[in-house]
Amino acid sequence: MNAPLTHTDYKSDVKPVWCPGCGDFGVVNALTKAFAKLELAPESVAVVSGIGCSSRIPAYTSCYGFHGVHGRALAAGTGLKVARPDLTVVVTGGDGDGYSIGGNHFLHACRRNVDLTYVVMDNRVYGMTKGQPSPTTEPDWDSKLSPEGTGLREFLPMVVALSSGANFVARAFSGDPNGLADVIAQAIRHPGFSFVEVLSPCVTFRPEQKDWKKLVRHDAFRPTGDLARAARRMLRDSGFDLGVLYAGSRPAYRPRGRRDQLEPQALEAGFEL
Ligand SMILES: Cc1ncc(C[n+]2csc(CCOP(=O)(O)OP(=O)(O)O)c2C)c(N)n1
Ligand code: SF4
Repeated sequence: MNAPLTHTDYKSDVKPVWCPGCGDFGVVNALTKAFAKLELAPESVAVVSGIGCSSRIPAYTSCYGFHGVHGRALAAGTGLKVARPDLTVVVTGGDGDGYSIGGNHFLHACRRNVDLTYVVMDNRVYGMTKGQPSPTTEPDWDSKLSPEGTGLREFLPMVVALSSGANFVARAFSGDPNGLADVIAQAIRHPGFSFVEVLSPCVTFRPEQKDWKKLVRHDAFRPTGDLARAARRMLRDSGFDLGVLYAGSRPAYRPRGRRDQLEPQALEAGFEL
């Protein structure tokens, strides 16, 4: 019998180019730990992303990967899962990728409830393009590119996910890779669209986020399947409350139509001119 895979078996030999101390190192550790915990064969997993520092993650795993275009990771991941329901699909990215240019896809991925997991590394900034504010940036964050802050209220991803139909909603912290691995494993196991918000500091453009480790509140959420209760709980969210907020029972989307009509060859034939 082969020895069970460990998390390092899910890592590629590509060395991350992230800045030293970037929170995303903890996320790749957690993601690979979750795969090992669930004993998934690397070839049965696809990690799909858009563009951003965080979106580089697929290259750092030994699973199938797709590093696509900015803001379109959920569209690619959804198509993949519908065409290949046998794969475990994990979509990864940042707050800019997922909530600005990709915001509409986020809403409809929650609504469609396709069985995939979406892990967003939220650092409340566009890291890759050198520090512009994102939808989750605090209105008073003063920087060279946003003197005196944008004055715009933050987008609340977990509230949007709940109200748009996501079947599993959680928050975790990159500085706690074991806790994060546990949440990601639960998210993958849970049927339907699972959303995990990961607080993942950008130490270069938001060095003050190094203090997040003092602000996070572990196990602050108690998982519930009651949507109204989860929504009420969000009214007293500190932004640093961690844990599984909601685990619902809405059936995951199943494509209608005959399986043979959904084969890639059949779909391609439909586009022939
Ligand atoms: C269509 C398009 N628009 C804009 C960009 C420039 N761009 C690249 S990454 C990025 C934002 C990345 O921010 P985020 O998703 O939060 O990821 P982070 O780098 O912080 O991990 C932007 C605006 C692009 N690559 N493509
Ligand atoms: S710029 Fe920020 S998000 Fe990008 S690698 Fe560096 S620390 Fe990480």
